[in-house]
Amino acid sequence: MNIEVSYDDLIPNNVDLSGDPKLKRALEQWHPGYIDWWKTAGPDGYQEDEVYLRTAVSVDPKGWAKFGYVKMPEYRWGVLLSPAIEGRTIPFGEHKGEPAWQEVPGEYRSLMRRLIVIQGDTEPASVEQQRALGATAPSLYDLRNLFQVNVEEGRHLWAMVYLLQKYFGRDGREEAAALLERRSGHDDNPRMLGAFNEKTPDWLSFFMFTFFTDRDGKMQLDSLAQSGFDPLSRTCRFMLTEEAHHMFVGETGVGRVIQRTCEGMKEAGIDDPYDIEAIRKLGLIDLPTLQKKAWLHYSLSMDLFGAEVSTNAANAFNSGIKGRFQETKIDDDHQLLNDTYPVLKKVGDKFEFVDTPALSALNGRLRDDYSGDCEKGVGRWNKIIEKAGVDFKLKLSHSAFNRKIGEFSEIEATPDGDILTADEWEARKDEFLPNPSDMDYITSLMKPVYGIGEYANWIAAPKVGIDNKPGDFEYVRLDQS
Ligand code: BYC
Ligand code: FE
Ligand code: FE
Repeated sequence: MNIEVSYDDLIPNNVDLSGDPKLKRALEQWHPGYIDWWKTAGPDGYQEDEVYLRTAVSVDPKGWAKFGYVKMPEYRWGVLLSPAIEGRTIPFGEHKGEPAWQEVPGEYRSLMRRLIVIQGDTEPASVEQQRALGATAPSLYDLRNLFQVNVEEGRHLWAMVYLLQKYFGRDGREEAAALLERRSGHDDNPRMLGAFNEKTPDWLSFFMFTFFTDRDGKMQLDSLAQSGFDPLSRTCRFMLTEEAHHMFVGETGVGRVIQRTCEGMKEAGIDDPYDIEAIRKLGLIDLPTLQKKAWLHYSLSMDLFGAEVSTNAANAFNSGIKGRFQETKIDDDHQLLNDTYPVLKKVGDKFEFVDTPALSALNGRLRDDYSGDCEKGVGRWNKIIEKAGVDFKLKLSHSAFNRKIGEFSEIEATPDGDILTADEWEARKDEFLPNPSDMDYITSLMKPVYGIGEYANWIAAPKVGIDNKPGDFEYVRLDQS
């Protein structure tokens, strides 16, 4: 196992690919289909332009990436695993304390494969969802960040395909091929999970997606990084390093929109954040609309955790395949056979926490951890609003709001958690979720701003550049195509 990555092979790797000719051949056979997928389903245009991207050159947490201009199809997508931890044991479940597996135990093969396929499916899905955004970026800096996220989601697909092809034989190769065939939003062959078939039609959606939905990625990858199957654990640990940037793009993206709106309101002498007409006249995104967008993406992302109470989740934990968020830092027996966990449920006409066997409640618990993590980010957004002296506070929606999966899939509720009848929901949903006129307004703002160092009117410039570059840095060289 190397910290350094070998770039001599077609497929950069630190897994000694040249020592495993069969796997090398399988990956090399998959490679042209991947490039074809990238060119037809990945970023629309810009494929010949030089983009200032980071490429992983090592798995050392300090200094794993190098920056440079790259044409996207020439990006070195590779297979990178975090270093093995010597003597690592299975941290949870019925096999707790046994040596971590280096091969997939036969009895867990299909469960493990299913989770890896689902994880793998989300990665290309997000690239497909973001395909058209290059046409309307608010700056070259943002355009570069989009493409950075895209190439890394592409690499995350490689990460799962490596596991499938190395450890799951013929089934794995078939699943790897199918990952290139499904398409986000496709009628006949869609991506596997709900939120990954939604549209990401504009840049506010992109920032919300990378804040809320990539954060599901963080939670799920962390849980899979706990796995007793060591190659899965090491793969996910390295993916988490890249994931941090995606959430940074989302949090700072939304933060910059908020900042610009607050500044613009001040300049124009508008005190009332609900004076939507006046704020939109300035070409800014009003905070109430931004709030609705946040509720939409938060609720869609909550559905990605599956049902709060789930035997699939119990099985995955018990068998040592998927742990809890930061499993090894939790102070308990890591087996949960006699424990309970409070799950919010609708009891009569009220919401109540109901003690539920902890093993079955693991999706609910992970989702709660996710909400806590989102809450912190929202708090940082509110600081920007507060500092600007605007009287408005963003908040997360109630977990029963706009849900399609789990405990609350059959009921309707307001973002505050007041239960609504189906008719009341129909009559009021435009108050809570972006309505067609909100979306038309946001779409009307989406005009590319590709002058060096320039930014669209509706978003503030970032505080610092990528790789500490100055404000007038040319993040994408558009002159080639
Ligand atoms: N949509 O017991 P249940 C990321 C299905 S994001 C459609 O409730 P389970 C990224 C479920 O498959 C992280 N179907 O749930 C972010 C099952 O179907 P089958 C992605 C859904 O299995 C941004 C049935 O309902 N990684 O990386 O405990 C950009 C009952 O299942 C949905 C993972 O998700 C849904 N939302 O949990 C790029 C980790 N939810 O099998 C990338 C791997 C549930 O009965 N996946 N169903 O036909 C898992 O751990 C689990 O599969 C889930 C579901 C947490 C997703
Ligand atoms: Fe990813
Ligand atoms: Fe991501």
